[in-house]
Amino acid sequence: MARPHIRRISRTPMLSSRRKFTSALLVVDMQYDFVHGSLAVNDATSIIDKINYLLGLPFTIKIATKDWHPPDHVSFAMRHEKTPFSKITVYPPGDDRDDRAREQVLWPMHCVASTPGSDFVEGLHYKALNAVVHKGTHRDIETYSGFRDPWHITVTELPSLLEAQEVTNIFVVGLAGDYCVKCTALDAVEFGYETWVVREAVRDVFDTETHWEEMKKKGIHMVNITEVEEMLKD
Ligand code: VGL
Ligand code: ZN
Repeated sequence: MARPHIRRISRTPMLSSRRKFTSALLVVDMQYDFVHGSLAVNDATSIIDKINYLLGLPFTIKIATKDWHPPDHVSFAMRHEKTPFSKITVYPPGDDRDDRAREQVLWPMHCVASTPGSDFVEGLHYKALNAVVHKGTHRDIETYSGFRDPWHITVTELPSLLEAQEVTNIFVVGLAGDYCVKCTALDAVEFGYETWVVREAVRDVFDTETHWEEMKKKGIHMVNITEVEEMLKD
């Protein structure tokens, strides 16, 4: 009877060694449509070189997310015969309880799976990546976060990729700061990771700016590239 207890104690040193600094670079949605295409983010071209520089640093694992929608995705204005950037209320499939309601911004059609708009933007050193995670693949579920949808019905491959490498610290860059970068970073904190956003390597869809405070309040750190480089030396 005492044996399981003893065994648990003997595992403690291994647990602490697992917490040593292990890093992941997450490159969010650096795709044609968000840089030059239907949902082009202002000044997005200027972060390509910065992200390429980061892709050359010794992170334990480098992962990109891709927005990867079916042609009639729930977030597309056209599907609802509404104008882009108007808003609707959405629910998880088959569940219209009030507490599940979410406001959905309707976007121009973008990042349709396997079309040129969904490709990595030209010039991105995508060959330095170890993995690519697709999200927003379900017709009726919007997924800004690289981890999972907002109702936690579906999960991507990202959590298991990070667990396999015993990652402790996540560095997020890419597009867009006020949507997918923010939601990915917030989920990274919820999954228990020390989370850093490399602010100079992020650009936003709208210029509201409130998302930076929102992230900081949840414990997300803002860093610059020089600071990241220093952290990776230790
Ligand atoms: C995104 C709007 C719609 C993003 C994705 O990558 O931030 N924004 N789909
Ligand atoms: Zn999208």
